[in-house]
Parts: sequence; C-alpha cells; structure tokens
Amino acid sequence: MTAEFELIDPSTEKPIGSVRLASVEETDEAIARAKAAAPAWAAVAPGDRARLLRRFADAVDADIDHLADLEVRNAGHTIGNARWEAANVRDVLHYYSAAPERLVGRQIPVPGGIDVTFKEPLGVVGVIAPWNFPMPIAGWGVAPALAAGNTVVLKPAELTPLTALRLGELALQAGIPEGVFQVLPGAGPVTGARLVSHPDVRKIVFTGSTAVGKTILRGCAEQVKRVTLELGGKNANIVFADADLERAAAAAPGGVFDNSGQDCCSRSRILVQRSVYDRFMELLEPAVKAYRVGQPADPDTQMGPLVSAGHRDKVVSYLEDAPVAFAGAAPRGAGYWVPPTVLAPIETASRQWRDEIFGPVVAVVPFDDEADAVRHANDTEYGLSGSIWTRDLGRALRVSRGVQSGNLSVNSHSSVRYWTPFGGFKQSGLGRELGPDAVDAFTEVKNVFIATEE
Ligand code: TXE
Repeated sequence: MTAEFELIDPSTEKPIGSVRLASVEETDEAIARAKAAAPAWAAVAPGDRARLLRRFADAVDADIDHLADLEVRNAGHTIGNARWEAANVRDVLHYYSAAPERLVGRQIPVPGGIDVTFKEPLGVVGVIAPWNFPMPIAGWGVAPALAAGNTVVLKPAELTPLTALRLGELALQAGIPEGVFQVLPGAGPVTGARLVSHPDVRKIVFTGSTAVGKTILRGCAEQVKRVTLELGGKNANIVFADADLERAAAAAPGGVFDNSGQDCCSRSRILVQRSVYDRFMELLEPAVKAYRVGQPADPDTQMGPLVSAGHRDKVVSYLEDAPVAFAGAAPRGAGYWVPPTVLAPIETASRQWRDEIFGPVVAVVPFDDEADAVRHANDTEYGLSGSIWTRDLGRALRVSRGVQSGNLSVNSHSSVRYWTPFGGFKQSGLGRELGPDAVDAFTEVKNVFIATEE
C-alpha cells in the first residue's frame, strides 16, 4: 500500500506539494536493486570510485542554491543555514572521496606464514534520516558508506524528503551507477522498519529520537545487524566566572536557537557560576531580544519557524507551566513560530530541565564550583555535546574530561566539523560519524593467513 504525504511550508502553512511514501513491497524492491548493484560497486577500482564521489560533490556544489531553496521551503531553515547544509554535503563527499584509495589493511607478523587483513564493504546500508538537518545527516551516512564500497538506501524523514530526492538525482547525474545510491521516501514504521528487518540490509545508520533508536537497536539485534545511532541531547553550556562573559552571553542564543533549537547539539541548559549569574542574565536578555526571528528566505533572519504544527504544539506545551524569565519576538499569523525563550529560575527536576524540548527554549541554573558544574552537566541520560566558557586552560581540560559527552567545545558552541568524530555517550547514541575513522564503521575486517611452511 502506498500513500501520499502532503508537504507544508512551515513559514506559510501552505502546501508545497506531496511525496509518495513507499510500501513494504517497494522497499523490498529497492533493497533488491541495492543488493544487485553491490558487487559491481565494490569492484570499481578505488581511484574510479574516488573520482565518482568527487563528481557527486561537484554536482552538489553546482546545485547549492537550488538545494538551499528547497530546504528553506520544505523545512523552514534560514537561507544562510540551508546553504551551509548543502555545502556540508559537498564537503563530506569530497572528504570521503579520499577514502577508497586509502582502505589499507595490515600485514601482521605471525609464525608459520603471512597474515594480512582486508577492509571489505558490508553490502547494503540503510540510512534513516531525521527532519532537523535532512541534508548533512544524510551525507554523513551516505558518503563514507559509498566510499567503502557499499550501496545505500536512504530513507528521509516523512516531513523533509525534497533535498534527499534531489541528492539522488545529482548522484545519477554525476555517474554513480543505478542502484548504488537510492532515495526512498517512506513512513518510519513501514519503510524504516523494513530496512531494519530486511536480512539483506547489513547496516543501519539512524539519527532521530532516542525512543525510535531503541526500537531500531532491538530490531538490529535480531540479525546482529551493524548499527550507528545518533540520538537526542540535553546539552550543557557551562559558563565560569572567569570567562569572557560578554562573549559567552553574546554566543549563548546562537548555541541554542540556531535551527530554531531543532538540533541535537543545542545548548539547551545554561549553567552559570553563581557569582556572575545576575550579570550574565543582564547580558543575555538583550542578546535574546535582539535575535532576529522571521522569514527564512530573508538573509538577515537568524531563526525561522519550527518544522511542523505538531512539533510546534509539542514545544509550546513545555511553555505552559514554565517560569519564563524573558523571551524574544516572533512573527504573528501563519507559520509555526515560537519566540526564543529563556526559563529561570527552574527546578532541575522539572521536565523543562530534563527533556529534550527540541525548540527555541533554554533553561538557566546557577552552580557553585567545578564539581557542581560537572554534576549538573552529567545529571541526564543524554551525553552528546556541551560547551565550557573559561579563560583557565587547566579548568577547561578538567571539566572537559569530567563531562560525559561525545563533543565538547571550549569558548565556542561548535559541535560538528566533518574532520572530527561526532557522536554520543550514554543514551545519545552508539558509534561515531564523521572524522578519519568513520569509513571503518562501513567495513568488515577480514583476516587471511597464508601458510608458508611445509
Ligand atoms: O523522530 P523520529 P520525530 C528528537 C527530538 C524530536 C523527537 C521526535 O526530540 O522532538 O525526536 O521527532 C524514522 N523504524 N529528534 O518523531 O520518529 C522516521 O521516519 C524505523 C532528535 O520526528 O525518531 C524518521 O526518518 N524508522 C534528532 C526518523 O526515524 C523509524 C532528530 C526520525 O524520526 C521508525 C530528530 C521505526 N519504527 C528528532 N519510526 C537528533 N538526534 O538530531 C520513525 N522512524
């Protein structure tokens, strides 16, 4: 059974088209095509596979304006962010185009013969992507998987299939053979679940909610299927009294409100050392009120709408019983708008402090000393990212080592750089994407021993 899914522009609430969601049978057909294409793709000479990935990157580069425009209308992303996101796919493809020619094994000294290892592709990889960063997150799975010689079926989120479909077209234009990279819009519990349960899919890369991530992990366990999970976050932004407070306060809104807070790395909990708490809040208030919320296609806009009515309602439900210290402005009328909002003083047992709200909402709590800051930061089942603002290098390193998180930044809110590994501790995920080692997550190591003695 197939179904049409209507796509809505989140900034106008107007329909922009629809997408056909695949049935289980169509999902099986796509997996069969991917399986059939796998041996020939794995056999492509490394230099040729590298060249094809670079051509794919060039095709994305030439299409950045178009891809960005699609994301502005489909997901409500600001034009500046959307252009960065398309460029990120280009860069990630380019980065991993170096991998095919560097998939080196080892020769290991053993008695009685020669021992060598090979890095071999897994076969068919299923990438299940979310709606919050449809382009980059797809690219982080697809690029290293293709580079390692796997074929890929990408299932975009129901809400945001347009850029993924365009990436599929660009891959074909670039000469990536039919069946090697397919984009299959579909419902999570239908197409996503089938990718997980199909025995010919050898690995799942999933980014999304922790709840669905656990279901996927259970499904993968049935077949000992390889899996990488990038799940939620409730990340701490820790501001010490010795920090450059002006800089920390100026950067804090971008750290949480970027992409309307729909970011697993958003710094949605601010911890401020008690002695500078009042001063920090005085500096934060004008920065939040100056945050420019508006039409995403306007290059001056810093924050657009939320992705859907349902998600806006979920975020707003967190504000109903919340202690709002101050908030910025948001457009009225059509569009899924929520103003940037700061909650304080707040109980650390409250759902606003504990749940991933995934919207433009940040809560602030004071702390006393380093140990107290680390205790608060770790008082969550998540562990994805976080920031530390201090001028004391020793403190920056001590606190970085104390916080149970995969990606920390000092005097910055940067979490994602394609050169470096990205992923979560605790219930924020399993495995790492990006960086020099990501290709290994798409290979099996084969060991071959050759006897040389009679
Ligand atoms: O995510 P889902 P939703 C968090 C965030 C957000 C919440 C819910 O807190 O408010 O999750 O968002 C597919 N088998 N994040 O409901 O459902 C689905 O089709 C296989 C954090 O949109 O997890 C989509 O492609 N696949 C996050 C993808 O999973 C299934 C990004 C993610 O959707 C499936 C997004 C199933 N049974 C949300 N059910 C982050 N880590 O950045 C759904 N899917």
